[in-house]
Amino acid sequence: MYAQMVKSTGKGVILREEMSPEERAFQDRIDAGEKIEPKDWMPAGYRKTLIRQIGQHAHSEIVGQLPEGNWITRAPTLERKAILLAKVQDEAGHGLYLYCAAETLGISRDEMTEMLLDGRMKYSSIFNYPTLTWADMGAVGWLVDGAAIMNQVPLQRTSFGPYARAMIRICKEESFHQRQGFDIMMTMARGTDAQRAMAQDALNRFWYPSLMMFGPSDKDSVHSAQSMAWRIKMNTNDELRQKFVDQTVPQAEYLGLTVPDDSLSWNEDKGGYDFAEPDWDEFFEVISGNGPCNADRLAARTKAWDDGAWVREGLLAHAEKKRARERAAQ
Ligand code: BYC
Repeated sequence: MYAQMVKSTGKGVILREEMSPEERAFQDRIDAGEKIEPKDWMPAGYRKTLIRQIGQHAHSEIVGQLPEGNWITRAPTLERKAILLAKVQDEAGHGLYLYCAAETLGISRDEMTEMLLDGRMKYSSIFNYPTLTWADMGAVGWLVDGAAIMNQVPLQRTSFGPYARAMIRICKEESFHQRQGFDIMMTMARGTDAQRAMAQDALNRFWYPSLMMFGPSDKDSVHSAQSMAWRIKMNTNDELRQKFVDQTVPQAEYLGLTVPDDSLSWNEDKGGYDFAEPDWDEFFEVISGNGPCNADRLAARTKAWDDGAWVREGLLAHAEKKRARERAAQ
């Protein structure tokens, strides 16, 4: 079904005069702030954009378990281990809500997984960076979940009902994740010189990759204009990146850590910080599959998919047997 959805969107917005009567009526519903539900009529491009974004989001939650899962067995205390374990399990739950939301649009989870594994679907760039020390668990929670919340709180008001509702629960859990990350950073920043140095090093390595999470700058964003017209996205990439920097810099100051950006300065006129852009060449390399951990992440997902084949086959065989029994009883 997904392969047959042809009307692509890119850069520009579909103009009202170009719309069919159904498309115009649909846009009126969006403009009036109505929620679109799975059985409602929707333009093929709207469906396609949602499948791309929700699917990518779901994959990000699942792949996002890997960098943190790496540290569960090496957490410094039993309490930290229990918290990290709960956080990683939450991410699995987020992935499941999101796959379910995407499935209401007519694509199966199996199809989405196959598209991830053969490179037709993406997952967030951030998870292609390694987690080298325990302080990275702090930086991931504080910065990565912090960036995720900045992006996802507005998505609670997105136009597609199942996506908006999934976001409400996800955002509650992400807030706890962000707090636990900040708590790790605080403990380390107030610890020994070596611990403070580890916290600073984690901030140095995760700062720019976190800024990249919001997507390319607005001038290079392909989908923003149409996605915002459809209220699939509520803000531009640059708007959210600016809000993230404005929120996070005072937190870094509170921790006594230094944001690795010499050009960072408060701009009174705009009421926000001026800051250095991430290296966009690096970003495009990472999302093209050439980041530090892309191969490892995909290998882990491929292995999980292959190892789970017998479970999927068993469930399908069971369902088929049940249907045959029901048919025989009729
Ligand atoms: N990484 O036109 P643009 C989490 C792609 S998980 C990879 O601006 P759009 C968490 C983009 O797909 C966080 N690719 O795109 C989990 C497009 O390529 P395609 C995940 C990216 O969609 C576990 C091209 O670049 N959150 O929080 O309008 C532990 C042009 O970009 C990225 C979500 O997914 C990227 N960072 O805007 C802890 C939120 N950025 O598809 C935490 C929902 C851009 O045409 N998603 N690309 O081949 C969104 O809000 C939007 O999809 C984005 C991008 C803002 C990410």
